[in-house]
Amino acid sequence: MAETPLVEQLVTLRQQALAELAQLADLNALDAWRIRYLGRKGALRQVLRDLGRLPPAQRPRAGQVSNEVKEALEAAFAARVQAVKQAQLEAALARERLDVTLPGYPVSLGRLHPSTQTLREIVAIFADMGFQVFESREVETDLYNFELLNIPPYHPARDMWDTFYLNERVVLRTHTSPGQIRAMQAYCPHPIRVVLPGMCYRYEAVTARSEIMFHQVEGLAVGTHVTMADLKGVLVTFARRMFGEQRRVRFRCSHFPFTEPSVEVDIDCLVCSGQGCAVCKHTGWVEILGAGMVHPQVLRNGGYDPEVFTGFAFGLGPERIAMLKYGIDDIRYFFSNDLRFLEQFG
Ligand code: FA5
Repeated sequence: MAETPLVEQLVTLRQQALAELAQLADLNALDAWRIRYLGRKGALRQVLRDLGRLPPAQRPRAGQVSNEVKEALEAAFAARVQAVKQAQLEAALARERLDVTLPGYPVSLGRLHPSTQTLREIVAIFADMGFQVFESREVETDLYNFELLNIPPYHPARDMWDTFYLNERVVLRTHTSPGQIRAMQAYCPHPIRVVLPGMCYRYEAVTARSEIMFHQVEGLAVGTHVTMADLKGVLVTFARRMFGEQRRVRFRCSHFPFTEPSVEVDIDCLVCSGQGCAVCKHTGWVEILGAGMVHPQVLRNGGYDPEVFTGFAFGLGPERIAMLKYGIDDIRYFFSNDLRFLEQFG
């Protein structure tokens, strides 16, 4: 039996709606589709408006088909919404997926500054020889930095230490030697064996070998039987532990106002083993520190009787030592904070 035009209209509507629905992949478009076909003013309602005007005999069939079409569209709509949501969820998961098997980023660990490392190495060597660490101040008075070390105002030796003055009386220490007096005043009248590590400041031109701030390690031993032989033994032991057992060590006469006699200590050049090269300026030797027997007046300034006590002292620069040991050709690397330099010292 042929279908009525209204039923055919319903069938066509269903085909068209389902074909359109199959193309839709986003929730806004789907909602627009729902309003267009199933809404109160939608296409289905428009067709059903004519249902009441059909002859009664045709109504049941048309009513049945219209229900089927409505249910089919609603079911297809729900299924499509579900499918689109599922696809969106899967796309989001694919975007956010974590591959837990990938290796992690390496953790970047901090490390000690090469000056600190060298300082600790130096202090450890002297600790093995019975030296304790004594900390002294970085801001000093002229009295301690110079006068009590036999360097009165206008003494020509002041030229050796270009100084940052904070005011007429107060300076940034130019060397760790004022700590000798402070240690003596703290320990007197007992024997002393200390090292004094710390920062020093000099108002001088910065070059590949000289900075305006640098570390020093001072050493001081005071007792009733301390001799130059002790000084030599301690410094040779230090040089060989620091730079290798085969090192040759040379004591050269020098002058410091606060030691008498005074020496400078050289080791045979690490680069050419004493043959002569640019590093040792073709002498075969490189200087590593200044030292001497504590001047009687300095002992007295520290509270010790020079008729009873003697002592030795030395002062060395950890940056210069590190430069020799690691072949660093410019001291400015130490405080310019370039990670490419600092990271080489793990
Ligand atoms: C002194 O400062 C004496 N106080 C050392 C001393 C102590 C002698 C005890 C006798 C007894 P000098 O100026 O040479 O001496 O410095 C000692 C060391 O400090 C040098 O060998 C060097 O390693 C380091 N040093 C000196 N000036 C600088 C600088 N501008 N930059 C980096 N290191 C420096």
